[in-house]
Amino acid sequence: ISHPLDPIRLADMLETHLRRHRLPPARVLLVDDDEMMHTYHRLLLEEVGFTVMTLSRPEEILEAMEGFAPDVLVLDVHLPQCSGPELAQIVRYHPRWLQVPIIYLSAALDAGAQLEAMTKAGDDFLTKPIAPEALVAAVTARARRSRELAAALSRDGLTGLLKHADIKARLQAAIAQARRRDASLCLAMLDIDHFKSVNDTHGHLAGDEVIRALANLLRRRLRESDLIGRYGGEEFLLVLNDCESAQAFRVLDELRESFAALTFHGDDRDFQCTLSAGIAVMAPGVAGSDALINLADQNLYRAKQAGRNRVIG
Ligand code: GH3
Ligand code: MG
Ligand code: MG
Ligand code: MG
Repeated sequence: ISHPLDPIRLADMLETHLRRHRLPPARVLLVDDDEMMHTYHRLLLEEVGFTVMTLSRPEEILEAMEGFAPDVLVLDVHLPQCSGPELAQIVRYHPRWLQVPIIYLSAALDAGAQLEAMTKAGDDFLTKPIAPEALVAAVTARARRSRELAAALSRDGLTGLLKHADIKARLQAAIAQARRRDASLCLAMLDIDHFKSVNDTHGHLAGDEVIRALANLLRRRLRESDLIGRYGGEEFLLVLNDCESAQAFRVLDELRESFAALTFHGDDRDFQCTLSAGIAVMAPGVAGSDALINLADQNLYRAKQAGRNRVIG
């Protein structure tokens, strides 16, 4: 395929952006009953770095969304069995694909049909035949937006850490990867001690400050490869990759001490806080994410029972 350099430069910009944020290549799902057409578009998008899946049978779309998890969906309008806009509505019906942009790519030139398609569930309407750079530009712009949105949606507003559902999903992926690589993995559940009384005594804004400070401490002290999530209000979940239990203890105990050494400024006086932590080590008997979370939770409970401000595993 020959095409001007511009789309390559555009896609390079996206690639650089994804690499900097340690994100895999953007994924595009192409649905078109015309195989020549979707093969041409697939090759074009693959050449500039996208990972592409093509589909000529619309009834397979839900399975494809599930298995391939595209960042962008490109839909033909005229399809056998059901139309592109109908397909778009089916996809939009599922909340977890809400941020996946839908681009129609169709030979339908009739303005009425275009408008109808757009009012159904589309974000863009492109007409075939399309200049390569126009297709790459549209898909690149939408893919970037989609990735930014997905990243922002998975971050907790107060701390910028991963949200509950996202840290759980990332934990599952980390466990699967550790198993494949035969690597070690530890999980830690942290909970700030007597936090209710921090709020009651010093106010909720001071409480928020404590949560933010702990999040910053975790970000500073842990490795790039570790995952940090805000599991609940004042509870944090850490996934320590390539980490043996002795090392996890050391890291957690250091964190515990650093946190206890911080001074906070309340409404009328300065104060300090402590945290408790429970550790779970991935082992043949405890290998599922729920089992690991439960074990870390039980150990956290024991740390609280034993007087707080301690780490138990
Ligand atoms: P323990 O040592 O047993 O953990 O006692 P605790 O008081 O920390 O435990 P509890 O779970 O009873 O209280 C947690 C409190 O955290 C209750 C809730 O109001 C507060 N909280 C949850 N999210 C936030 C938040 O975002 N900001 C503030 N300021 N407080 C929060
Ligand atoms: Mg068609
Ligand atoms: Mg709690
Ligand atoms: Mg607490």
